[in-house]
Amino acid sequence: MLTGYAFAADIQLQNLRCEMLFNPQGIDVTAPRLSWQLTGSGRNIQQTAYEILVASSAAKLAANQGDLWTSGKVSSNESIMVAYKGKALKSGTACYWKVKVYTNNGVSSWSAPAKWSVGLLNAADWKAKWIGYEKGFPWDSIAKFSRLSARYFRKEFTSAAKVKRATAYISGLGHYELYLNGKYIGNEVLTQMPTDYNKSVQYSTYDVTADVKQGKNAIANVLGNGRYFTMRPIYKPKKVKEFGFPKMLLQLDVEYEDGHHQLVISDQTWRMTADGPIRTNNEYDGEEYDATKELPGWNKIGFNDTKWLKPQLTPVPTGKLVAQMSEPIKVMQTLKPQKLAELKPGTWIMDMGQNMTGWIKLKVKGKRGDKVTLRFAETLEKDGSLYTANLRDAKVTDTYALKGGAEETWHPVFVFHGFRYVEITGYPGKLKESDFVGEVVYDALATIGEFETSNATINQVYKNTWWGVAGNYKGMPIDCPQRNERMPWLGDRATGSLGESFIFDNQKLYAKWLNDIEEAQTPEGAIPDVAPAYWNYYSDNMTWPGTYILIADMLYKQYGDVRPIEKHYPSMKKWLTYMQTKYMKDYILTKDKYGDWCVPPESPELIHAKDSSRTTNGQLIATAYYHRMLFLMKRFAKMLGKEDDAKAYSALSLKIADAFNTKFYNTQTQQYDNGTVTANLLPLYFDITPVNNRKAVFNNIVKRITTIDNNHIATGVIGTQWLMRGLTEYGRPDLAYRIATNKDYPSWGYMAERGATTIWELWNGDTANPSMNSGNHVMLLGDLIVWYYQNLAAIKAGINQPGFKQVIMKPIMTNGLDFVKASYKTPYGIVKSEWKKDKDFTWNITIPANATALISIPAKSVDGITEGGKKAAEAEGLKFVKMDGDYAVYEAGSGEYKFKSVF
Ligand code: RAM
Repeated sequence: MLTGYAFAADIQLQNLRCEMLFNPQGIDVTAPRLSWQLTGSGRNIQQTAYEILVASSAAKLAANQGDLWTSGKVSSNESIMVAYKGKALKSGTACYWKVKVYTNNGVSSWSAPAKWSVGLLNAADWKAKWIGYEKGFPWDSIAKFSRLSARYFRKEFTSAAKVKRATAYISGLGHYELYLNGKYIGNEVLTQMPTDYNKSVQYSTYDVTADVKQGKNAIANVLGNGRYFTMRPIYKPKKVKEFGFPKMLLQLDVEYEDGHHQLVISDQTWRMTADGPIRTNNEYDGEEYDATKELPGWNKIGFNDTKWLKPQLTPVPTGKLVAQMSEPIKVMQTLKPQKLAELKPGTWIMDMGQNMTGWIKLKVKGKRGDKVTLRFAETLEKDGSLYTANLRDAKVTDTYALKGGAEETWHPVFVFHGFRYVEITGYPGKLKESDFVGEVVYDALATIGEFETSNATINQVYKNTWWGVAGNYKGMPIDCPQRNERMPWLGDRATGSLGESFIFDNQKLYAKWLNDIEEAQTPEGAIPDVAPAYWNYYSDNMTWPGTYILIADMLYKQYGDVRPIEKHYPSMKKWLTYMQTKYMKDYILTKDKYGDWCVPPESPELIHAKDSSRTTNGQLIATAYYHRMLFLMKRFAKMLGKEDDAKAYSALSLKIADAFNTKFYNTQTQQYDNGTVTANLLPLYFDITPVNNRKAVFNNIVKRITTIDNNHIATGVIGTQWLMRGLTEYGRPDLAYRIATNKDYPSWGYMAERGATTIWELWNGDTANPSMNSGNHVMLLGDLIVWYYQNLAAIKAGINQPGFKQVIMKPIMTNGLDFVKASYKTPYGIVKSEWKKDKDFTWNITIPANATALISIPAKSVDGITEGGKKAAEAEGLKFVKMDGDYAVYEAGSGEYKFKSVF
């Protein structure tokens, strides 16, 4: 029994979230889930019950009147994602809530209040009309490299009385910038989130109560192209999906003290122009801004818009309107240039010191019409000029034409670039570093993990990973931010998404992406390789689409979120049936597309290996993955009470495993197929290999790595996803550590040694052909970050109590790794793990309240372990379970622990 202190533990409640977001606005979930975190002094704090109040006003909540929901005292240890069970929520309702908990160590007081608001739940709630302009203007061009200027919309309205509450609902496709009386609304950029607009269209909600004035008001909006107006129309017509010209839908709901509502809606009473300063905006090619075309005062009252056009009522996007439920994109930090030097007269090269994603904000003073041009690249040529060959035909060029006079400040708003270096030409006057700032733009996901070790290579690769992952979040995970691609490829994020979840709070982003994937499913059941399917790639393989199932599993394990599994189970099942029906022959899945994508090739200029001893049989990969998918689906089916499905999946797995072993296993060599690491690792790690053969197969993996591969990585996107954990779990953490710390080719460390500040698309990214060679891809990370956190930092979610309700902590011990210092903000609160190997092994651990841990301490025997200077056996909150080889295993309640062990 875990026991607590005798005195009350001073329970506090914090971080109240609705749908895991802080005070979200305009959500469209009818049973949103509420979460909170407990803190308190002492150990082993466990919640025993909660009480929730939800009220329709702050005053009612303060008076403890839960007119929307009074849960009463509910016996439960759940403190994350407790579903709302109150009155049916109506469109537009503001919900104020608070919670109180009972624990084994005392009762909390009511938490501070938190809030969420409901969006427009029904199509009929929208009175606004879609407006836009369904053709280009004379200065636009719709061609291979399309140019389309931004569109400016405005309307004035009068607010007759004192405003009680004002809410703006807007969908602006592809991107928008909303203003009320000249003030920029919201603190995000590049909204709307990208979707397949034929399937769903997101809208955003803003509380603008403070911005609507009694009397005259002006509401204004700028539309950029984003992914809606296709960047390369008529370029590869079969490949690229087109949607149309930018359009907007806006509804401002002003509620007055007397209860009546006034709606200001988008319709043909608005005015518009495309003859403003943003002359073109295209994510691949850049933004051109002509400040001489600015429209002073256009977004305030009193502007003369008589020469402007009447907008057209546009066709209504076929996609269903849904609330944006993930964090918006924001400018998340800024970077100062590290170096600025003149390459040749008038051409300057600026080094940001970091491959980053975003844009440059500049200050400049000069004559009217002077034009500053910025071009971007990840690396430089030998002569110091930009290396742009790997950008393919993306022009990545921003221009700013000055209005002249006083100092001017500018940054683009409807594009982003992936770059470290900037070429500046046409800058009037003398350039100073302080005239430029790099604004780093990505989805506003909190960084929730911190990780440091005694090894410098690991630390650098971790830092490079942070930058790579952050930069490639753009309302969906994209493959790269710089060339003419930037596509949400599924395969790049399979196991990677799990690693990323230790660094960023990516729950809502990936839940959104699962919806994108589901929307991309064909009626027959096919899942594409890119979703939203802006590029049409339905190649029917197992590995890229399989990400759909892997991410649902990730969201469950890491965040305890079961809804993605519930929601997507039918589509996942449909996909597996589709693949089985179409491509399974004698229990072998016969179709693959990418193989073990991007293994280290035999010669430095190659993108893909041609040498068949390096590549892995596609049918082997596809069949192994089918088996893995069944394993996960079997678990999902059991969770959802679908016992028949679970049985069917089980039976099919056995047949597949048999067929697989018969076809690919060579009893002589005790290897699979041609014996690549990937060919042996997949069946081993996925439990396809019969127990009796496992040791031999593993020994062959080790033999191959230590001899032919010279202790280096030889896997591509597929094998690398299971490699570090595979080597570790089968008893060779030292080999995993060797691979993780290599600094010569091929390795992650090699990239860093060669100056990479992100992760490359190819192991040989410094020498390969530029046609597919990005400097900022995350797909080759495989399970590296998972391994950093789960095996080095020893922070792993317990499978039976997901979301880190139980933390599994077992660090690997290997020569060379002397300390790890990590922390991770789980849904329950922060977990800390800091260990050090010296004469003794010391380990400081923090477990959040209402969670527990299973801690494996390296130890010769249990007698040599102390906690807080006392024998561990006597420590509060700890219970010894057993010796497990070289580890002593304890169950621990929440609290801070300081262990020391003779090991
Ligand atoms: C290229 C990129 C991308 C990958 C696909 C298959 O476009 O490398 O990341 O997923 O190929």
